[in-house]
Amino acid sequence: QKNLSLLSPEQVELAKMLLEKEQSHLFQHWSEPGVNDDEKRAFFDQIAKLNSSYPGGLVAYVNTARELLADSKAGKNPYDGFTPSVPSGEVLTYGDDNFVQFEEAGVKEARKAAFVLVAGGLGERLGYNGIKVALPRETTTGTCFLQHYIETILALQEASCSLAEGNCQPEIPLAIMTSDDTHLRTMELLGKNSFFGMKPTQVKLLKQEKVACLDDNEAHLALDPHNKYRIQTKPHGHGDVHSLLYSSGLLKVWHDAGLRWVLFFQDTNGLLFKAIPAALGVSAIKQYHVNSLAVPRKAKEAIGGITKLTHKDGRTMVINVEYNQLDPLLRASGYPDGDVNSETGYSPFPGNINQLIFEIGPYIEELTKTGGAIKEFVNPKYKDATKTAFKSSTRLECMMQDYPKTLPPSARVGFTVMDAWLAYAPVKNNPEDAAKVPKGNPYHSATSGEMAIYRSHSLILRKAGVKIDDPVIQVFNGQEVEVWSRVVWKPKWALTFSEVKSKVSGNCSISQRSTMAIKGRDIALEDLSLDGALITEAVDGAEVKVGGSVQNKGWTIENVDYKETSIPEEIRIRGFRFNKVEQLEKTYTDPGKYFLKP
Ligand code: GDU
Repeated sequence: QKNLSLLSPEQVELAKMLLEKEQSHLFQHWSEPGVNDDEKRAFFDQIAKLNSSYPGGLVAYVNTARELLADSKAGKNPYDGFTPSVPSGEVLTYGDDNFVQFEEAGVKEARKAAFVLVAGGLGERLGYNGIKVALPRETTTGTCFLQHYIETILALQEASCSLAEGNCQPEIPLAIMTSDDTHLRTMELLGKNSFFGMKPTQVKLLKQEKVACLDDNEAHLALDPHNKYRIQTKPHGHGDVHSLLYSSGLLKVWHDAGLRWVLFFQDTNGLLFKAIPAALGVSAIKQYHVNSLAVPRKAKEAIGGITKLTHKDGRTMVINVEYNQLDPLLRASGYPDGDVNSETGYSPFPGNINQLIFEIGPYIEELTKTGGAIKEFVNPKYKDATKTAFKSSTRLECMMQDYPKTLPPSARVGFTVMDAWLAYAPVKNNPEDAAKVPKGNPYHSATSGEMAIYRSHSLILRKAGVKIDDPVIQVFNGQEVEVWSRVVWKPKWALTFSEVKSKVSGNCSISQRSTMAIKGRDIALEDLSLDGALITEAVDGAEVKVGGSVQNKGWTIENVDYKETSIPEEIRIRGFRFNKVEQLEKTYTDPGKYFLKP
């Protein structure tokens, strides 16, 4: 009461709201007016921000928290009344006619797409000190994830526009969701690198705010242990992306500009864009309102399972069930062994890789109803079985893939399964944890993430007719991985299988110890026999034929230990580095026709 005179009328309203929501403990320790006044004003600035950045404000936050905490205390299962079964979706085989058709359709549609990268997570499990999108996707060229994503979107934009009749939307927008943990460093990375070739206006950063922590089952907001005039906050999860796209008005701008698709993707999947054209083609041809990309999933692998849930009352939905909930759900509903591999060696439930494609019309319609709020959950760590006190404060969380939970049954929700070698190679686990992953399950580490790029490129070239040696098995940072020829190419060289095939002819072969980097659009491989390292770079307009027998000492692979702190972190977390002994390296800086022959 005594401090009321410090506050503006809006702040008084906020104070009343807090008192009505039984949050008087927040003020109990407040000093006399005249002492800590700046802190008190800052407290209300923070309250105003927490209130405005949550759909429905703090009142809605506290109400939802009370409900969810009561359910959690009562041990209520969020899937009560639902029976899981294996859903049916589009299962694609790389390179067959069906796949090629979807890819063509997808490239055509791409000019009507907007991309959304969720990159607000710090990546605690990886333990890397920088932001994850700045990590090299592979160290043959050193291209970081963000650069690769942007270059691919630019290549798609060009490929798509070249197929368009008449007027073409010339710039595919990219929105990046950041958080206080990643925002400045993401801006810096873009700024230092001229947005990797995108127009600065083409990229929009949307910063997510953290949410208030909760001290107990009554949803009393938690004070920061280090500052009694601040509410403690924690990340709310990637589900924030929907309310941010809505409240920022960006979605409306895209919709008004005639765009048709929004594609969501995560910070470190270096293979993802290999799957995008075909998956977008599936969305367009099957007219899916929601299309989730999935890969065959090993039982207990730390990715959610796409599941069909049928309620007692007849409702059904196809939704991601997060990995920690899938096993108990299955056990409780007639699968006594829980989440186990079937005779195929994989779980019958496809693994959600959280690459989502939404049709923008139905999406904006739904968000207009919900304001972008999606189903949340709470995961308190209780002190004991009475479930009355928490070990540490908790908060509500949400996931972007839970969006379909509020959709009516008429919504067209589907999914597309592709091989993991093509579509999924995230970098999430630190070397120590990766080395403990059960044998046969993917490591999801910096080591496996990079090796997966080489495997994927090698397998694609094999399908296109290039003779590629089998891989050898090597151990880096305690992880056994297949080492294929180190083949990488720029997205503008080829986005689809048809494009790869059109750039390879005659008898080509690449030995296992080889490295090949293709950095240019019009580089064609013709009767090339490579045993060593070959780096070809060409500006647009330089048409280069690469052929003949290229043989040199090449680049060898050296083991490095992740504990070796004298080596840069982004290298040592891989467990290897390249020793560039000898290579054939050619750069074509002028347009023209060239033949690269040793
Ligand atoms: N992220 C945010 N804000 C947050 C939390 C995370 O933007 O508050 C971003 C991360 O930067 C990352 C993405 O969201 O790009 C996903 O975060 P994690 O990699 O930590 O996600 P998980 O491994 O916990 O799981 C998610 C899905 C799983 C599965 C998996 C696949 O929840 O179902 O699909 O990704 O990689």
